[in-house]
Amino acid sequence: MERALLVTIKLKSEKDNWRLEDVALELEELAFTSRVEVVDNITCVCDKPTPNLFIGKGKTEELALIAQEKNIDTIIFSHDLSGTQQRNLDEIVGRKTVDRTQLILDIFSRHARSPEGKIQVELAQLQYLLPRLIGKGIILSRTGGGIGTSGPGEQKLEVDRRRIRKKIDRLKEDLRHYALHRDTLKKKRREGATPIVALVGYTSAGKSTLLNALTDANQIISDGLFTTLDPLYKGLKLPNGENIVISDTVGFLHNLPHHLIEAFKATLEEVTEADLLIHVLDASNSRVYEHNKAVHEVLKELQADEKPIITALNKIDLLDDKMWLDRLKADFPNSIAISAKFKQNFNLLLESIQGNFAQNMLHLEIMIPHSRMDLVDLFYRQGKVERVDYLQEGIKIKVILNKVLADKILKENKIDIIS
Ligand SMILES: Nc1nc2c(ncn2[C@@H]2O[C@H](COP(=O)(O)OP(=O)(O)OP(=O)(O)O)[C@@H](O)[C@H]2O)c(=O)[nH]1
Ligand SMILES: [Mg+2]
Repeated sequence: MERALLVTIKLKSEKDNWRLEDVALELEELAFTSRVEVVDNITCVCDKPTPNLFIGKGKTEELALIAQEKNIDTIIFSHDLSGTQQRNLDEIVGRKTVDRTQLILDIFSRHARSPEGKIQVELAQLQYLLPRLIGKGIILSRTGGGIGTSGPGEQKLEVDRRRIRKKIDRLKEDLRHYALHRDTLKKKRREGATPIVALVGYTSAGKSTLLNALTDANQIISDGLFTTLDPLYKGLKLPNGENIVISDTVGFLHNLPHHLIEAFKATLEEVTEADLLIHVLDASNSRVYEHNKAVHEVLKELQADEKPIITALNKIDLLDDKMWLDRLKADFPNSIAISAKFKQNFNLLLESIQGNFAQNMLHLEIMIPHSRMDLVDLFYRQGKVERVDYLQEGIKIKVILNKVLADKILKENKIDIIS
């Protein structure tokens, strides 16, 4: 296994309220997920990054020493490094240095399953690489003909860069095809007027566990971060009979690199499309407030922060401090305490979802011709049928139905409402 030394940095200029230890812990979790052996995690507070090394010269030399003593293969930084910084660090420390984005990309590439997910990751990787190629180019030209010679190395680099740009264009084009396909699916869903509920939340909060527990989905669940990359939709019937669609997608992270959000915008569109968001928060995590903030920042970036939102305070089975939960409930309006793992308080969660859509439900009493049994089936599928009477003049039905769907069916079939 790759032996890694983690370097967690806190810049004095950083305004977020993440403590150094918390950033260090999160980096460790990312490293574990990436399956490296964390040999040590050292922390430092810096004024501001230096253009050449990010950290100071003294600190860099200290790292070189630790790397040698502890037989380190890779040094992982909690911040993103420029090409120059990375190259200089590589050289002085004599080890491979990796930054946070690279680490996340590594996890993403392990977890991408669908062809579209794989393309998104590859695109993000190439986009990360491209601006850094200038640095690698110097190394290439050095090997090609020594320092300062603009020989075959440089030319090779040009070709490589051009090739990478071409590949980027091709991947973007492929993604557009997937987006088109998704549009068609979206339209179909819209035609059914089925409300869409999106599960959002910090990575590892328990979104997929909740989806599996609510539906018969088979989402993969794991202790690691970013287990889910590909979005998934599942149908769910609420206690009042209303059908909804519930979606699960990629988790969020504190300081999620902007270009990663960009790369995953297509799949994150599920969030912007939703009628209601369920924000799954891990109530047992001491960083729950920071997680909440990070999620709201990403939602804002996706322009989905104005949507109706229910906060599911998850993993309450792990809590033994009732005061903590009371505090969370007070701080998060419209929240329900649940355990996705043990299906605790699901009735409350479902009622809350239902309540959210209640204003959109119609109670109808209608008469349809005997020849339209298909509509009876549809009502059973899409709504809650309260009573059916087969009368001589037709079938009399009492049904609770989603307003949009009701309007559509009544108009298209010219059916009159009795009451
Ligand atoms: N004790 C307890 N563990 C839970 C609960 N819900 C989820 N977990 C655990 O939390 C871990 C992460 O769960 P996931 O459902 O994979 O989380 P996720 O939000 O889908 O994570 P990503 O897909 O990585 O964003 C797993 O080990 C789950 O078993 C819960 O209610 N109680
Ligand atoms: Mg998941």
